[in-house]
Amino acid sequence: HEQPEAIKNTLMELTDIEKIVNKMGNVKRICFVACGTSYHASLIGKYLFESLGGIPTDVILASEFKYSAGSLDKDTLVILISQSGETADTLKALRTAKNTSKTLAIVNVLGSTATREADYIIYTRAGPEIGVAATKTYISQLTCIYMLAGLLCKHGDLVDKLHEIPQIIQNMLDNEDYIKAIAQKYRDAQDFFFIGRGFSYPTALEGALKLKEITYIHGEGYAAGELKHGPLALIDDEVPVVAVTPPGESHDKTVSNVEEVRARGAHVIAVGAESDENLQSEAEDVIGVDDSIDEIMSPIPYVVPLQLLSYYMSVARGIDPDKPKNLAKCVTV
Ligand code: F1P
Repeated sequence: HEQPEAIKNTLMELTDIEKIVNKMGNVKRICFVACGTSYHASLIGKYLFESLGGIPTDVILASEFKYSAGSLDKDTLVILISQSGETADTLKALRTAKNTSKTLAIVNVLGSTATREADYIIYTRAGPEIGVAATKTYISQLTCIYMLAGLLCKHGDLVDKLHEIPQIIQNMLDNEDYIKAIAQKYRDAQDFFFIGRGFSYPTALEGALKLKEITYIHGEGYAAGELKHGPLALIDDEVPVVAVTPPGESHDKTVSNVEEVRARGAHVIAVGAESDENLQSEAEDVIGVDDSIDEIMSPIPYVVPLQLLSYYMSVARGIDPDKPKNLAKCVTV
C-alpha cells in the first residue's frame, strides 16, 4: 500500500542519477548482479537497456557470479541491486567486479556495506520494509532502473511516464477487493503457473516468487513461449495459471498461450489492460490495469496485483505474510 509513495520518493533521486551518468561517461556493456527479487528487477533492466539503448546487458545471479561472471572489463558497468546492501553473495561479487569494472549499487538501506564499497550509489527511497518479502523496494528498484535507462539510452519519455504510475497503482489499490475475492477462490491450490513474455517474463517470475515466499504454495514462473517445451504436461484443472498480458508486441502470443492452457482445463487469471475484450473472453478472471500502460512500463504497475494476490492468499491460509518461515530479510552468509 505504500507503493505510490515509494515511487514518488524514489523519483526525487533523478538529479543524483543524472550526476552519476555524467560522471560515468560512456557505458559499452552492463552486467547486473543480484539475488531473489532484486534479480528479477535486474532482468527488467536487461530488457530495457538492450531494447532502448542497444547496450549489451548480462544478468547474473550473485550466487553464480564466481562460476560465471562473463567478460568484465573497464568499459563494463557492473550494477549491483540489493534492498539491504548486505547480501553476502552480492557483496562478494561487488568486491570481485571492482578489480576490473566500474560498479554501481542500487540499494535501499543507507550506509550499508554495498554503499560504502561501490563506486557509485543510487538509493531507492522506499523507506524501511517491515515484511521479509520485498515488495515496495522492488518497485523502487525498478523506478531507479527506468530513470537510469531513460538517461543512458536517451529516452526522457520513460521518466515522464514514471510520474503517472503512482496514481495508476493507487487506483488499483482502491479496488483491491476484487483481487481479495480471487485469492479466496484459489487459497487451497497446490501449484500455480505464472506466464509472461518479454518485459512480462520477469514479472511472472516475481509473481511466482512472492507466492512461494508468503503462501508456501508452489509457484512456477515461466516464459510463456516455453510452456510447450515441457511444463504444459503439468497443466490441468487443478493448476491455476496467472497470465501477464499487457498491450503490446507480446500480447497476442501470450493470449494464444492462455488458449493452450485453457484447452487443458486450467483456470486462468489474466492481468491486462482494463478494456482488453480479448482477455475478458479468454480468461476466467481478469485483473484490469489502466489502458495507458504499455508493455515497456508494465513491470511496475503489473506486479502490484500479483503481490496482492499472494498477500490475500497468505492471510486466507492463516499465515503471517510479514514473517514467512525459513526466510531472512537479509542473507548475510
Ligand atoms: C535479496 C533477497 C530478497 C528476499 C529475501 C532474501 O535481498 O533474495 O529479495 O526478499 O529477503 O534476500 P537483497 O540483496 O535485495 O537485500
